Amino acid sequence: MLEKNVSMIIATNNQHKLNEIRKMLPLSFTLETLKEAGVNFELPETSGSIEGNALQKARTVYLETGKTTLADDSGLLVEALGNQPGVDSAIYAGLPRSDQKNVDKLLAELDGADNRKASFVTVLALIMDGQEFLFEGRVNGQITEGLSGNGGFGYDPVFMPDGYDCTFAVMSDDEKNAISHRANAVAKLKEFFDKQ
Ligand code: ITT
Repeated sequence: MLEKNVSMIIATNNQHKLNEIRKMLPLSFTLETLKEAGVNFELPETSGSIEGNALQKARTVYLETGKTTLADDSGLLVEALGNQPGVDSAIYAGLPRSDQKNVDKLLAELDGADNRKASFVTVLALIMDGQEFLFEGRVNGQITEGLSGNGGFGYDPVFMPDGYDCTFAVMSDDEKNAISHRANAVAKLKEFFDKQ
């Protein structure tokens, strides 16, 4: 892509997401964290949908700062569970949030299930000059029967993308970042900036 000089706030409190997005964007993009932008409060996520929450987080930060803002809302959709945990992925096993408890609950819910199909979805919401844009990325796969791997975060140790025989947590960062839901959404974001 062309070396666009884009400056934006990444509206996330999740360090893993931030690291992944940083690696996916060209160095000509200047990314500011919420802390650096002086946004020190919890961002509301009450819309009930992944897309709605991405917009809600981006709008909150844009209203506060007036600066170009990118928010990421993501979730794991498990077919046999009626697409749960979905928008509730971060708090699937309740509060306080715990990746370990979420994964344990998911494996317990799917105990003995034949249908282990799942998709990761990311919606990126960009607000720039008062205009809103959405970019969705998805990756399909299966929930494994046990945990494997130490990389990644969240549900990565139990998610095996289609066409691979290991979980995201076994892959290197670069391997995950080449095919993930977030990578697909960021690719659309990059295309958008290419056309600007
Ligand atoms: P922000 O809202 O501050 O961005 P968050 O962690 O609360 O961070 P979400 O509301 O989007 O993020 O919650 C999504 C949850 O889904 C998150 O807690 C992870 O456990 C999980 N998740 C998202 N992306 C993931 C990925 O790439 N690999 C594994 N799990 C992921």
